[in-house]
Formats: sequence, structure tokens, C-alpha cells
Amino acid sequence: MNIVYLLTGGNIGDRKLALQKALSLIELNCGEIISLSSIFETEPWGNPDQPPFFNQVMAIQTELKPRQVLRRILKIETQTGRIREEKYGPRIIDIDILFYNDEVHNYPLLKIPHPEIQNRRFVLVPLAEIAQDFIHPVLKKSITQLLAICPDKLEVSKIE
Ligand code: PH2
Ligand code: MG
Ligand code: MG
Repeated sequence: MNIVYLLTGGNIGDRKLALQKALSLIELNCGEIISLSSIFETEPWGNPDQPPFFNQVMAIQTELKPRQVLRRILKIETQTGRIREEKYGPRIIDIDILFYNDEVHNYPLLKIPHPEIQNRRFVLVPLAEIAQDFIHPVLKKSITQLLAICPDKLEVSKIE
């Protein structure tokens, strides 16, 4: 069994519903959810001229290999209503693989760990809720340590 950390996010339409749909399709098609963060409202990173996102992080247990996980989450994005759009632009749902066990993979269309984790508070803050002591396999620092030195200052606030 493999432990995979995923990030979900979206900033168009009913953001909470999109995260809930993605979550149930992930559970159905990828593997059991063993840990789930709160939902956070997050300032848009990359392109500030768009609505705030909702983001959430989860850990799943799966028999799937990394590229099989990718294929399934791309399908789930489509099922949740995503149409491919501009880089960093608004989207109904985005699902990204953050970590796959403590492995490093460099496939042409899939880098694991996700290369931007350490630069994004919208990833690190939810991740710190469920995996504060997880050691980044490349940077060799815990999530708590990465958050403490993260250069990003965009707002991330827990909803409810
Ligand atoms: N995703 C992006 C670009 N910018 N900003 C926030 N706050 N949350 C995201 O999920 C996000 C983003 C590209 O995938
Ligand atoms: Mg993304
Ligand atoms: Mg993506």
C-alpha cells in the first residue's frame, strides 16, 4: 500500500460542493481517505486577478502507481466540471499530487514531490494540519519547517 497526499482546489461556482464532489470521486476511484484537512479559503497565487480559492489536502491509501493516480485524478477533474484553461487562471477544480510515499519521480508530465509545495502557503497550511512532521524527501525538512521559512505571504484562512 502507498500513501499519497493530494491537494484539491477551486475558485469558480460552488467551491465547497466542488471539493466535496472531488473527495467522493477520489475515495471511489483512487483509494481510502485516511486523513483530511479542513477547508481553507486562500488568496489566489500566481495571478491575483481572480476570486479566492478553497483548498483542502488529504492523504489516501492506494495500490495505484503514480501515473495511474494522475490518470484517475485528471478524469475526476473532468467529471467535476473542469475544462482546461489558462495557467494559474480560475478553475472549478484542480487536483494535484503532492507526495507519493517518500519517493521522488520525474516523469515528463508528473513531478513528485510537486515542485512548488515549499513556495505556497495554500498547500503548506492545510498540509501542516495533517502531516506536520512529514519530511520532504528532497528538501529534507518537515512541513512545519517549510512553513516557517515559506516566502509566500498570501492569506490562508480556515473556513467555519
Ligand atoms: N492553484 C493554482 C494557481 N493559484 N492559488 C490558490 N490560492 N490555490 C490554488 O489551488 C491555486 C492558486 C494552479 O493550480
Ligand atoms: Mg495546481
Ligand atoms: Mg493540476
